[in-house]
Amino acid sequence: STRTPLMAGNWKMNLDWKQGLALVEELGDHLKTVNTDAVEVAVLPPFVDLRTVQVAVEAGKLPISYGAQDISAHESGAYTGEVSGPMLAALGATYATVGHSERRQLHGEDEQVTNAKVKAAFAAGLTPILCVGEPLEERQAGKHVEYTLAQLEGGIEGVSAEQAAKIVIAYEPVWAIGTGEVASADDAQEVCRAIREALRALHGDVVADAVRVLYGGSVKSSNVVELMGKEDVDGALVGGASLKAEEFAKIAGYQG
Ligand code: G2H
Repeated sequence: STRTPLMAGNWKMNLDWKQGLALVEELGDHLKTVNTDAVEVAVLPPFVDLRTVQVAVEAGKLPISYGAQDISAHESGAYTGEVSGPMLAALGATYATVGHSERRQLHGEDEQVTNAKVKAAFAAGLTPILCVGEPLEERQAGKHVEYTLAQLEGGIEGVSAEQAAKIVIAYEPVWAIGTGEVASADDAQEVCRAIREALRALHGDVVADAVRVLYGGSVKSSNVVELMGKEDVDGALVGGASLKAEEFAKIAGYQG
C-alpha cells in the first residue's frame, strides 16, 4: 500500500522528564540503523515530558514525531488539570491519542467525550490516534467486530471526509493490553480490515485507503513482523516495549 507505517510508543504514566530525555536520545541513536523514510516513528510521552522531547527532537534533528496520550475536549478556560489542543500544537506535537481503553475504563470516558476529543484534536491541527477495541467478553461472544465498529463510528461522528482521511485508528483488543497476550496476526487483520471497510462505507475509497490502522496490545520485536505482514495492519501502538530504546527501534526496523 502507499500508507507509510507508523510505530507509536505509548509511554503511559512512565518516565519523568529526565528519563524521557534519555530514552528519546537513545532512540535517536538506535534509529540511525533504521530506514525512517519507510516507517514513521512516534512517541507519546506524559504531558510533562513533551517540552523536553520537543527540544531534544529539534536539537538532534531526530526522525521522531511525538504527541500526547490524551487531550482536553475544550479549547481553553476553567478546566482544572486539563491540557488543550492548542497547547499541544504549540509544542510541535503531531498526535493526540484519544479514547485509549485505559481512559475509557479507568477515567469513565464515554463515546461522547471521545468524539469531542477527536474534534478538539482536529480543531487544533493535530492528528487524533483514535483507540478502539473490545473487552474479553465481547470477543468470547463473537461480537468483537460489531463492538469495535460501534466505537469507531461513535468516535468519528460528525468528522468530515477530509479530516477522516488524516485520522489514525488503533485497534487494541483490551484483553491483549499489557497482558503479554497478543492477538494473532489473523485476529488483528480481521478487525483492522473491518475498520477500513467501515471507513470506506462512510467516507469512500480515498479515505479508506489513506487511513493508517494500527494494532496495539503487547507488540514486541518478536511478533511485529507477522503483524505487519497483514494487508490492513499499518503499524503498531506499542506500550511496554516502547520504554526500551533498542527494542522499540527494532520494532520500527521490522523490515530489516
Ligand atoms: C496497549 C499498548 C499500547 P502494551 O495499551 O497502547 O500497550 O503494548 O503494553 O500492551
